[in-house]
Amino acid sequence: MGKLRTVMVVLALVAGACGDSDGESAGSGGTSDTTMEEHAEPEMTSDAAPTSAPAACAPQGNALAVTASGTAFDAGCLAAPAGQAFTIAMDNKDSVAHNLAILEGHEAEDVLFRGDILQGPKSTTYQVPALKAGTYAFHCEVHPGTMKGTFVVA
Ligand SMILES: [Cu+2]
Repeated sequence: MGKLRTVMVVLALVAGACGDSDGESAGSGGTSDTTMEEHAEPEMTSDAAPTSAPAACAPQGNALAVTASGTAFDAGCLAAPAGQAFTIAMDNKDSVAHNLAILEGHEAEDVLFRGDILQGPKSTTYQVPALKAGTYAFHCEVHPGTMKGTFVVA
């Protein structure tokens, strides 16, 4: 989770920097990068938490849901029970095509599950076959660089 957040912060910074560089001086960019990285570090070095799995990303039944809006998923992590088929209710609120694929990792060539691409706004429910316990990745194959997260099967 900490790593994911850092990635999203970096993406936000990159987006901000692009906008700024159009007309404004980009001189302050370097300074703010450093500041954001320092903010992210206390989370990573937290020694107070005895449990490793974040409670927010543990399986809670086999009916999952995710919303795509603004070319972003509303969840950075999804979780499903191991060894059981499950469903993902996918609500695409954008007038843009999105889907959801589950892979071993974001760079993996093979998908474990590929949801049909949804030209939004539209919603559907994906039927996903049982997966083995593990930590996987999910992303939208149309926007894999920005719409992505961790997929926990436990
Ligand atoms: Cu997408």
